[in-house]
Amino acid sequence: MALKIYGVARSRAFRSLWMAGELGLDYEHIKVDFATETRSPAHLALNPNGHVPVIDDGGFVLWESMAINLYLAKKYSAGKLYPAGLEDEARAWQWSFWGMTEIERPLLTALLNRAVYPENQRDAAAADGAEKALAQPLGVLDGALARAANLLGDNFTVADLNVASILAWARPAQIDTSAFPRVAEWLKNCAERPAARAARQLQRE
Ligand SMILES: N[C@@H](CCC(=O)N[C@@H](CS)C(=O)NCC(=O)O)C(=O)O
Repeated sequence: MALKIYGVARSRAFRSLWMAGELGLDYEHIKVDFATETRSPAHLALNPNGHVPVIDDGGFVLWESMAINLYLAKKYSAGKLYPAGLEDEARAWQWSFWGMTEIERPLLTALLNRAVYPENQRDAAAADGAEKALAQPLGVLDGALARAANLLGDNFTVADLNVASILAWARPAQIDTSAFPRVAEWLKNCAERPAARAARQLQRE
């Protein structure tokens, strides 16, 4: 198998496993545990940051979940999941950077303090503050979705997958999206795609 994906599905590797599923790729899943295995010499040789996901595509090693998904979509689905035109390509980058810089941190803060940390170590105020901070970018996303069903138009693309795969934390983080009905509807549609369901199934294994 040419493609290897490193990282358990309960990590940000979920994003790349979802993408690989959308693309129908045959891949080897190497279930590197983010809590115990990412700092081993073998893993650091792949990703000196000590993180997952990482891919090895026939000897080409790449890390950073958004970059991995943009690369896979462009290589295996140009003109479909990866947009054909220069401007839409730039918009896919725009939304991917936006997801990482505008929503990932507050989502993670809420997730850790509402669902991941042991109950006696959770900071409810930090989680509430993070949810409050999310209102502004979620409003931006809701506004974008007023123009079309998906971020680049009618069709689901890598832009939707990348942002929705970050926002997959919203549910376990108990983020109330009712003030952003278009976001809620779009996120539901993204999450119900067969490849998204299959990637969530991998999280239960
Ligand atoms: N910006 C990176 C973040 C990757 C990251 O922090 N992954 C976590 C798991 S979700 C990890 O590997 N943590 C283990 C560690 O840092 O040792 C990406 O999106 O790929």
